[in-house]
Amino acid sequence: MKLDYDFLGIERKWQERWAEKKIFFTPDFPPNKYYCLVMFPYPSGDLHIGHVKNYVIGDVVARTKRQAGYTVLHPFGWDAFGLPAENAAITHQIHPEKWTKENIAISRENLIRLGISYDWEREIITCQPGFYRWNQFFFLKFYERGLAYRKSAYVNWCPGCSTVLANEQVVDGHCYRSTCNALVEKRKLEQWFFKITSYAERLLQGIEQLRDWPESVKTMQRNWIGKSVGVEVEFEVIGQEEKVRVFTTRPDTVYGVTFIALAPEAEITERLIQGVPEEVKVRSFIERILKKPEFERQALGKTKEGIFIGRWCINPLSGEKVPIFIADYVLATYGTGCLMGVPAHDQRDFEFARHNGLPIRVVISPPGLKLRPDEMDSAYTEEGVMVNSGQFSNLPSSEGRRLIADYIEEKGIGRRKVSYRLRDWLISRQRYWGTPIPMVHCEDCGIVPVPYEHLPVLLPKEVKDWRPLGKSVLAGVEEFINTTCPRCQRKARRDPDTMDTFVDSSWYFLRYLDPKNEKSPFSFEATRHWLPIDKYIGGIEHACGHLIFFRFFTKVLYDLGLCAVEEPCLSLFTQGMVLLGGKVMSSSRGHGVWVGPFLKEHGADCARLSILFAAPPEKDLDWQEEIITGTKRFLNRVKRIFEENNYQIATEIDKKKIAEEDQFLYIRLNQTIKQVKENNENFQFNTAIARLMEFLNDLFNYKKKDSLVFRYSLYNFLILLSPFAPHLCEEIWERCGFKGFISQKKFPDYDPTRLFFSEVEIPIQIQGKLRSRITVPRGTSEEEVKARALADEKVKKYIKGCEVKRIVYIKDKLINIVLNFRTTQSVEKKGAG
Ligand code: ANZ
Ligand code: ZN
Repeated sequence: MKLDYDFLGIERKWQERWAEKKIFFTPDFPPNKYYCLVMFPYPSGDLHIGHVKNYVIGDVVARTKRQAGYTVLHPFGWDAFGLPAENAAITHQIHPEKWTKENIAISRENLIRLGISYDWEREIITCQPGFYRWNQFFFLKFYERGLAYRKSAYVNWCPGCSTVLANEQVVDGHCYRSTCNALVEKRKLEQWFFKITSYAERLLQGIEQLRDWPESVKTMQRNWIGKSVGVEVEFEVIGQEEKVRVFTTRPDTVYGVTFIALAPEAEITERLIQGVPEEVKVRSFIERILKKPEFERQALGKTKEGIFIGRWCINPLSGEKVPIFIADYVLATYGTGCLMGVPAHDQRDFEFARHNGLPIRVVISPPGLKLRPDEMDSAYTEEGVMVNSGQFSNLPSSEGRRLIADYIEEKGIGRRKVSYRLRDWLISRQRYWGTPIPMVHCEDCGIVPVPYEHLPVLLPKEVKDWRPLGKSVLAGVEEFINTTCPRCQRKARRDPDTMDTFVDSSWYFLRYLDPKNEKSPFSFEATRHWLPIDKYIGGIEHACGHLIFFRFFTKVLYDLGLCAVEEPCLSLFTQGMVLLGGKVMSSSRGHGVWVGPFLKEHGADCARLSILFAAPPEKDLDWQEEIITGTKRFLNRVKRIFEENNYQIATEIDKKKIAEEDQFLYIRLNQTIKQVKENNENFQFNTAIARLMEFLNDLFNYKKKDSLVFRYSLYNFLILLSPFAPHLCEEIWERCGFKGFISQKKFPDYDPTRLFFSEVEIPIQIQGKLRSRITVPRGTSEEEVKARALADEKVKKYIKGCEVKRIVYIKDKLINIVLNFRTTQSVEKKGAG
């Protein structure tokens, strides 16, 4: 199947005209704004259909919103820093900047050739100093507020990428980058963090406002933030000043504690193991555990290893002596990094106790049942009645929970506490291709921020070797690293790390509002005008990364008085993936349908329609050749119907003067406009296209091609189709004699009084005798009426076994079915019987 018109010529012609007349460029403060944002990509060169689905959806949103009367901001940019560029550059021996620029050029060309209606004047490339200087600016602002800080901690080290990763970038213990996927290790390093934890509660509360986000994404964020309400309890250590603080959500189980467990990498662990007889053994145990991936340490059903450190605690309620262990399943980064072990009522504690031969003590009894520790094969984690719990025995556990918490607070041995699973955001990276951290290390002054007026700290271009060495690449660039201290003017060294690229994506959408501003990252006025983003379109894989970071950033910028809103976006759309042969398209695996060659062979309108028609946008789409064939047939037919009718269209019609025989098409037109409007509003683009295909059939079948209604229908059909296949529609539009762009045409109104067919009842005679009646919409074609008559149940009964000789239809009045003579007798019989 081929397109029987010069699609390449036509598409290019209109792309050039759009660019020349800047019709998609957006003024700074228009009334009736609509901010349509798609997640910006890594510049990866030739894009595949999976990449561009996102942008095609975004484009149809932008175009249909323009039709609806909005001034749409539809910007684009490139997440240009980061490892893909650097790794590719290392492999191909070219500078990451060159590689990045070349890829941007190719991808940008793809998108222009697809006819995506971006405001290219607002394009952002994050590796340009004009952009990344503001990362540095924000870093300094965060630092002043105590929101950027440096600490030495066990962090996630990816040996594949030779850099640390944020918690959000570790997926089931592995590097999140699909090309790497290495098992992540723990390393103790001094790193820069953003204090996202101090926004945990606001990030959680804010989810309530995200009225048009998928529930699934909101749930993932709630779980990621992971709020727990509980109590922090202090356990004295025998013979030590130091107390072990534990976080528990179940103070009702304090009497059931049979051990205390510390995380191997918790700070207190280091202090408590000093000088114990087993110190050497304990240290080698810790080292071994730290090599295990965290997710494995925590997994239920896995052997829980531990080692007794030779010290004991006192249970503050029962006064009992309990041993202190280091246990692999305790996380240094949650609660206090220590827990009280209650094997009878916590499954992990239960597994640990069984493996290490520790006692199990039941303190919550299921109603009407007596639990015996030696008969239990798992922990009892439900509510029940308290037993073996001193003065609190016989209380329902939920009440005991409250009373013990009160008691602990009264006695000053602990306090109520809220814990979050969310960890601070580790933002320093040991790689080259990123934003330099604007800090200086001075022997005398310590860590000194680079003064604002010295920004940007430029990333050096000349690097002898940007291969990762297990330490920061920039540390090896003498001209960069050696500087003077801004405070004492003596020799000092720059911070050798660069920032996580998720910093760039946390605020790029704000820079689009004011991309040329050299005095500030963006104007406050612009944020007040444009935010929140009206529709954000992207992948669900960002649910617990980017989509949390950009909310965090927006809240901080709001608190800094730089941004007018606290939530960046209240309406999020997550699109489905594109599969090829059942597998997700992927550039790193070279598995995909590539946009460049596709456009040359089939054209942009075909690509757009195929992507949109094949599946609802939120669903996964399995790419098939047949989709393209169907799409091309449709495009050819669109062109043909206008051509056959000499591009004669009518822009207006007198609603009161629709002839009776034109009512059918007129009603179909109104129905189609209404349906497409609703489909567009609900992201049902596949259905909208299906409606247009049906309507095109009606147009072809229509007999009176010289009627005003027909021409008026052609005109409206073209406008409805234009967001999906903008190039062909522009071309036809011009051939119809219009001067402007169809892309700027408003969506048509429909006549709400003419949406339904009136019906007529038609009596059916068989051999001259009235046998049945059918109702059909007025204006139904003769063939259709006859077909319906023959399908009528009663009629079928009467003519069963007979041959129909002739059917006479007197329009809207009567159908007469004449049967062959020799069979009439049987009819008479049946009729009688
Ligand atoms: C005793 C206890 C008894 C607990 C019981 C639970 C049930 P959520 O609810 O997910 O917030 N915990 C505390 N700190 C920990 C750490 N650093 N690493 C691993 N686990 C830790 O989990 C809170 C519970 O997780 C706490 O309540 C504690 O076990 C454990 F019948 O304390 B619980
Ligand atoms: Zn990695």
